[in-house]
Amino acid sequence: MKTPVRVAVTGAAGQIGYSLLFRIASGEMLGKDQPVILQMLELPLEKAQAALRGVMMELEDCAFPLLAGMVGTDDPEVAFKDADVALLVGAMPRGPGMERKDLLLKNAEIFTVQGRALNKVASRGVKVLVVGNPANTNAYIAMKSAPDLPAKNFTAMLRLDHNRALSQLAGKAGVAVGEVEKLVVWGNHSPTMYPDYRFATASGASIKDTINDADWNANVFIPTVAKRGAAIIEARGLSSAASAANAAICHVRDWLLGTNGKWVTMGIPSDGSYGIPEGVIFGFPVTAQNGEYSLVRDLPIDAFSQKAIDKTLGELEEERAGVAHLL
Ligand code: NAX
Repeated sequence: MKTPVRVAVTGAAGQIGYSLLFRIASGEMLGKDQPVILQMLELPLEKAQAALRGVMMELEDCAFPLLAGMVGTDDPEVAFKDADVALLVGAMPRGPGMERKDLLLKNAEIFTVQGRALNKVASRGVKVLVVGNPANTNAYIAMKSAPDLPAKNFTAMLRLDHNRALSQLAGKAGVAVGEVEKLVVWGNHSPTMYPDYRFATASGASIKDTINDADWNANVFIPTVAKRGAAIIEARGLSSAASAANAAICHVRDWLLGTNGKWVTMGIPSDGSYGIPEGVIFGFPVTAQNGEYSLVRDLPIDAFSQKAIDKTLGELEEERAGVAHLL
C-alpha cells in the first residue's frame, strides 16, 4: 500500500468543500490506489465547526477505502502540518456594501496567515492551489508569506474558466468536448480573463479554420465564459460549487499525475514570459509531467490578444498594488 498523501482543505464545510472532499477521498484526485489523509480547516465559529463535524461524519459514513485519516480543526498550523497538497478554498465573501478594496484586504489577512502557517509546518514540497477569491492575488499573498517554500508551488485556479471555455467552444464547433485541445485562458480569475482559442484543435484539426468568427469571439464566446459564474448564480440562486470542485480536482490531478502533453490552464507565478512581470500569478497554458508543470512558451500574441492580456494584467497589477504594503 502506498504511503498516504496529506491533503489540506480550507473552507471544508462550505459549498465547494462539500463537493470536493468526497471526490478526493474516493481517489478521483490522486488516483484509485493512493490513500489520502484529509486535514480540514474551518473558521473557529461554532456554526462552522459544527458543520465541519457533520461533513466528517458523512465522510466516515462513505467508508472510503482510500481515506486513511481525517483531521478537523480551526488552526491552520494543524491543518497544514506535513501537508503534501493544500487546497485553499475558504475565503471572505463579499458582504453587502463591501468595496472591492476591503474584500482584497480582508482576504490578504487570511492568506498572509495561511501562507505563514504553510511556510512553518507543511511538507517542503507542498503543492498549493488557491480557489478562494480573489484567487490569483490570494495565491500571490500566500506565496510571498511562505519564503521557505518553492514559489512555483503556489498556483491559482483558472481551470473552471478553462473548462467553461472548452464546453462553449466544443458546442460552437459541433465536436465532443473531449476532442478539444490547446485552449488557453490567460490572466486573472475574474471577468477580465481571456479565453483564447486561436491554437485550439479538435481531434488534431484547427478549430480556428472552421470558426474564424471575430464577432462570435468578441461578443459571444469571451463574454459567455466571463459571465458564466454570474449566470449560474442567477439561475441557481447559489454560486457554482460542483463545477468549481471538479475544476480543483482537474487542476491538482493534472499537476501531480501529468497531462500527457495536453495543455491545461493554471494560474502560476510568471517567470517574465509573454511580458507578464515576474511573480504575478497569471493564467498560462502549461503541460505537466512527474509532478511539475511547464509553461507552453513562444506562442504568437496578436494585437487583439495583447489588448486582452494587457487588460487582465492591469487588473492584477492593481490588486497587487492594493496589498503591497502588507507584504
Ligand atoms: P462558501 O461560503 O460556501 O464556503 C466557504 C467556507 O470557507 C465557509 O464554510 C467559511 O466558513 C470558510 N472560511 C472562510 N474563511 C476561512 C478561513 N480563513 N479559514 C478557513 N475557512 C474559512 O463558499 P464556496 O462556494 O465554497 O466558495 C469558496 C471560495 O471559492 C469563494 O471565495 C469563491 O469566491 C471561490 N470560487 C473560486 C472559483 C475559482 O475558479 N477560482 C470558482 C468558484 C468559487 O466562486
